Amino acid sequence: MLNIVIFGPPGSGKGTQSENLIKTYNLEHISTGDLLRKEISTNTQLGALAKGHMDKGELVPDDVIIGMIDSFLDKMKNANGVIFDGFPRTVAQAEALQELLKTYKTDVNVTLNLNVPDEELITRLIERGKTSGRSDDNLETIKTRLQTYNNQTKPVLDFYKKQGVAVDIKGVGTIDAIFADIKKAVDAVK
Ligand code: B4P
Repeated sequence: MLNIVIFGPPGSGKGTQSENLIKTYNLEHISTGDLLRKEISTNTQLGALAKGHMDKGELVPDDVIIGMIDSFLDKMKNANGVIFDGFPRTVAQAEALQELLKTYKTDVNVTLNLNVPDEELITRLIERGKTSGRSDDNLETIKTRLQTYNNQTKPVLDFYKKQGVAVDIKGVGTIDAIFADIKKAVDAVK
């Protein structure tokens, strides 16, 4: 299996570049953000819990997210590989993913770390907020999301650096130019 973690701060282009990865490689895709928003839009109990955290710019509790990944992987036994988009966001999630993948005798092959300066992230997310209808794309929540990223998510990068699978990608420029760098990194581990 070819397993790719697409990593970076909010608004760095994880969702955007995942679309390119899906088109280019025959891989399954899981976006924890999209799954949570689906739970919210269908008014489930999990959605109500998630909304409380997401609207404040906080992470949804690890046990909820890990449960979602566990049931997703259970359906992926015959997949060529998986793109993990927006997951893992804590070291506990990264450790849980490693354990889950072990049961399928596989691991993360590459972690693509999208680097984008904070000012650009804020501009992108405010812009997206004008049309996305997302309740977390407003300045106050965006600032908290960036703090949450620095405090809880950035350490995940060290986890993957220690394993030698993290690759830095310049996340500023045209979507195509960024994807060209991503493709090089993925082709190198394929
Ligand atoms: P996510 O849905 O994962 O979203 P994101 O980090 O905001 O966005 P992403 O990086 O995918 O940006 P995009 O490509 O859309 O998370 C939302 C919330 O869900 C989290 O805050 C958290 O509460 C919760 N959550 C999700 N996963 C979780 C987990 N594992 N654990 C706990 N909680 C979790 O790009 C943004 C914008 O930039 C778009 O408008 C795009 O068009 C634009 N853009 C992209 N690339 C560009 C480029 N090169 N140049 C200019 N603009 C660009």
